[in-house]
Amino acid sequence: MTKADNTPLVGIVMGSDSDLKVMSKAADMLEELGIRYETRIISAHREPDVLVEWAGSAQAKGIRVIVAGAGMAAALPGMCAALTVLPVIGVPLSGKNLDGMDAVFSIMQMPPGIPVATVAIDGAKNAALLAAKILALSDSELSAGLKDYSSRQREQVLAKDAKLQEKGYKEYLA
Ligand code: RP5
Repeated sequence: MTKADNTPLVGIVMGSDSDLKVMSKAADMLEELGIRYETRIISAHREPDVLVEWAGSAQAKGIRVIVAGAGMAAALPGMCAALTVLPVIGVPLSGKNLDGMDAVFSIMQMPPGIPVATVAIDGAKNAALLAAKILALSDSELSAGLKDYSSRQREQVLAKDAKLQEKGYKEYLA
């Protein structure tokens, strides 16, 4: 990564501001890893012209991975993938009615030729980590940062297990 450059490398896009609370987890993760990003609210259904402009120009702007979150009919990730050759990671968001199963099927069931990598329902953090892993293929500093992140996770689980052994489950949960 060129530190002097302020160009976002990841484009986080979501269909509505009602998606922002979940999608902010992707931004948090990218910040933790020191990856530049931009966040946009663009609705594939309500303003397709804006999406065509944004996704169609993302690569030229320097964006290298798109993380797209949407709920319900969730056309956004698939439409991004149709509009750019950049890798697109889709985040199905749990809506009010079908617990996100509607968005999972919309995002996951892309036709052959237009792939979208789909993470878990509300899995914005993992979408950011997957974006980071894609970027790390050509960024050794970021690759080292991801290894550090994995080590920290390991230490956290080891500490939790040590606490459980020491306290027992009742005190652990108290
Ligand atoms: C989708 O419709 C959005 O991604 C959002 O998850 C859902 C509901 O949108 P709002 O009615 O809250 O704007 O396009």
